[in-house]
Amino acid sequence: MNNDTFLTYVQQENKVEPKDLMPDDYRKLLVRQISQHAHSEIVGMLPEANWITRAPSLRRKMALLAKIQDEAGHGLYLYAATETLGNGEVIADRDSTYNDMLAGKAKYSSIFNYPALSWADIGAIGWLVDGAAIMNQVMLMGNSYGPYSRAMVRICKEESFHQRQGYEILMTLCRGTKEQKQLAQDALNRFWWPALMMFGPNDDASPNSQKSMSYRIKRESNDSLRQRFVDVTVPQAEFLGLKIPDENLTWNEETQHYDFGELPWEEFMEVLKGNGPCNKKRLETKRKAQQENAWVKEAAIAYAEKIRK
Ligand code: BYC
Repeated sequence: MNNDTFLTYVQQENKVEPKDLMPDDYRKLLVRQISQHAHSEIVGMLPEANWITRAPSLRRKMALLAKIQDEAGHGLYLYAATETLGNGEVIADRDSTYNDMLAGKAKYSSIFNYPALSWADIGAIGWLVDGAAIMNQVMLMGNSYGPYSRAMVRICKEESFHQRQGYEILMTLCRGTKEQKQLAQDALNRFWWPALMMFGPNDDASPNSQKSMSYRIKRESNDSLRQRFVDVTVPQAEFLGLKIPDENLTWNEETQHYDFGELPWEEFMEVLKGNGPCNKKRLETKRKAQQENAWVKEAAIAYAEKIRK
């Protein structure tokens, strides 16, 4: 298909489906983004799983377990959506994309290379990390690739529950003792900047954005989503009585947006290079799980073959 015809097709808000003709670079951009998104969901389960046995009540434990299970489900839809893009030349099957992540060749969100040090961090992850994820993903519901956009509809509904459970954890801590409120403030201090980094580099340093936006894979730029996230999150922090750790944060009457400080981009680049606080640990955990649980996959394949005969 002629590239201009394809661009017109997607820019008129038509959906592309798995067997449709599509340009190679469109297919590759999608495999990259959807598989990275799937890896983020699967690696994102780890910091939270660390707190299942230490959740402060049965109710909190159940909600956390349900959230983590949702994330496994999101990974599943997204790996399945990625697989629909394989065409012999572009490899998109689950084992290959997953092994690329284990080998450090494919990225997952930088945020999951930070540890969850206290119970308040579980609240901050829900509020800020899922909050940032929703901000980004609501626009992805309108992306041009049918299987990805449909997966995003369900994922967004679940993410909004995740965001609320996180905020509710922090609200409880903030209404508790001085020490509990301090735990919440410490969690905000540690997660604020990493959450803003989830939106990716500034627009002028984002090599994929332009093409991705013209193909209607991304619908809004990294900076505009980050700005919207700051604008909705600052009043939520004020409601909790917490202080955002940014001395440059001020309301700008003229733009009707918050101005905020420069992100720690050097730290972002280090995390992307594999040098964040938990990069090595996260990949080791996933590699170990793959080895130790290989028998489950072998048994499932053997059973599927047995019932096919
Ligand atoms: N972390 O050209 P750019 C969740 C990379 S999980 C790591 O702007 P793009 C949850 C980028 O990949 C939700 N890498 O890229 C789960 C590119 O590298 P490559 C995760 C990042 O793709 C469990 C390079 O930097 N959400 O909700 O146009 C518990 C240049 O960037 C990051 C998604 O994955 C980063 N933060 O835009 C709780 C959403 N940022 O590939 C919650 C889907 C950038 O060229 N993804 N890079 O080597 C996207 O929307 C886009 O991929 C991004 C980046 C906005 C993240």
